[in-house]
Amino acid sequence: MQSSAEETAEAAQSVDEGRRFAGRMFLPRVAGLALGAVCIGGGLWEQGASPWVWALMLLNTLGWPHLAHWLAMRSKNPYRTELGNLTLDSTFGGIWIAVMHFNLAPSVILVAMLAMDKAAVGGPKFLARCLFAQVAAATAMALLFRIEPQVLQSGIVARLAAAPLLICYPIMVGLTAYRLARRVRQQNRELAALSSTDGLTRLPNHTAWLEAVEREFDRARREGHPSAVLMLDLDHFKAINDTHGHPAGDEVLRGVAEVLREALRLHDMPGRYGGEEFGVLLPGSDAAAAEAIAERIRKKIEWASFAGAVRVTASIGCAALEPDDAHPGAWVARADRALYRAKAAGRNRAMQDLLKTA
Ligand code: GH3
Ligand code: MG
Ligand code: MG
Repeated sequence: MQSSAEETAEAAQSVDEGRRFAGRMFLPRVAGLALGAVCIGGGLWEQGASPWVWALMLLNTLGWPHLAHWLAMRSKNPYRTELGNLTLDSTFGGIWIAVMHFNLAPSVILVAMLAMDKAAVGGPKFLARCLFAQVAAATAMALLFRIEPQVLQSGIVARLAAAPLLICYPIMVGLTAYRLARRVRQQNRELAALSSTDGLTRLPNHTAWLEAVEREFDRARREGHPSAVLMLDLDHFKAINDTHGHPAGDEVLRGVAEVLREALRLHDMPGRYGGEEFGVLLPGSDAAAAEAIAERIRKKIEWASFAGAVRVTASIGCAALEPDDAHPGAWVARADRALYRAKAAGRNRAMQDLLKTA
């Protein structure tokens, strides 16, 4: 069950989204209907339409976009109102096709252009609904006013007047689709970055760090260069939370992440393994180099103060990649074993995996 506060928030969000949707439709409708006025004007010219028909057409094509926008913006459900407006666009199109006596060139182009934007905005079902409304409106008008179809009488005026709509409107719809696709690509990139970053420390998260270890495992094997991983766990961190509070604990975690970023070379990769545990991937480092880096990190953490004056130490396990490591998990597990040896030996120290020191 949703609480009424949640429902209200959701409704407010969908009203906002609906308004944005209606806002996006406004300029294309203004421009599309202005081009439509020229297109329909060609048909009316060839029919010798009366001034009041011209006046109605201009009212529809130049006035309706503003009324449609106003209706959507003040609606309780702007999205649904805007879909109704779009259906009305097609309905009006149907009416003008009948008024032009189904004059082939402008009629076909009106049908095509009105169908293209409906398909782009609402998909096949919405397109079918709008086409139905259009055919129904054209048929009703023809029957009501006994309009004789004169399909094959498109003269040069009607054909020329339809050209601007035919040329410009697809370009407008195409550019809108391009902008949308570009925004989706950008958002996908941002989502991918977010989903691989730890929110607290801004380091790569567990999954992203392990993926980097897997890639490095394959690369080091293929190219034969040395490589190492460190597993780092803060000592008695529970006591820090208990003494200084969890916000201070969070601050310490952020600070340690900063120490890691500063202490490492560009191609080294620290990550938050989970809780108060960090992993560090050291491409190109052999066992001795990894131990030296681990010792440097350990000292920097020991000497730093976090969240004011909170002091913390870290235990670190090092494992250089060995030919015996069957898979990346086995490599990380050796660093983990070394870490627990460092803990058992009294904490605040860096130790190699036993396999290596044996
Ligand atoms: P040891 O020296 O054996 O590692 O002791 P420890 O207290 O560090 O180890 P333990 O695993 O008992 O406690 C880890 C603590 O880390 C407990 C947990 O509340 C804390 N912790 C884990 N994630 C976070 C976090 O995101 N923020 C804060 N403030 N604390 C966290
Ligand atoms: Mg700990
Ligand atoms: Mg731990």
